Amino acid sequence: MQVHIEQVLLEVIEGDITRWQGDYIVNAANSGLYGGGGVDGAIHRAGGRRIAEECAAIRQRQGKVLPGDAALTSAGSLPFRGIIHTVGPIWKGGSANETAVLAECYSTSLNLACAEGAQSIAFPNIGTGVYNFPKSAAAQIAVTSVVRFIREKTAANMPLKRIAFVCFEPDNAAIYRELLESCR
Ligand code: AR6
Repeated sequence: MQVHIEQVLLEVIEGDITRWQGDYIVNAANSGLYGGGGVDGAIHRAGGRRIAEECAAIRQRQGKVLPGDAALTSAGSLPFRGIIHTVGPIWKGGSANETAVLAECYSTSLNLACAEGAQSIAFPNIGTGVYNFPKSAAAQIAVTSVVRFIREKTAANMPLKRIAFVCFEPDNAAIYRELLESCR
């Protein structure tokens, strides 16, 4: 499922983000960049120990990565230009600024990717696993944030040509397909 917004191709892909092909993948990390379960675990397992070493160096240098913020490492042995580790909000019922923080995860990651000159980037469904953000609301925020980002950038400072939402769970993929359909 694909749709164009301005000159950028948005696509929904079902599967494992470590198998995607492109420049940068986004990780749904924790504030300490300690690695963990879910997509974080999959990325660290597939990319090898260099990613954890670089995460430790970031931790030493700047302390925690706050929710909504992001940090960049290499991709270790994975064939990407790098990994953008962003920290989603822990869902606490919706009254703890979770929506704004999740939107920030997308805009911060996209800004970082653009600063690196990325032509393509893939996002997992940040926050919707261990952190328990409701899937439909999270997808809506993801798509809205990405579309807004594309529309607000001028062509001159927008290197991105392809943005993928990689959904591990079929129900998430269905939600994203429906949302992108409505962007046509
Ligand atoms: N590729 C793409 N998506 C995946 C993969 C994969 N290989 N594996 C799981 N997902 P989660 P969070 C999906 O829990 O909610 C970690 O322990 C998964 O189905 O990975 O932001 C961190 O260290 C779900 O839809 O991230 C943090 O402590 C989505 O990725 C905490 O979990 C996000 O689920 C972050 O929690």
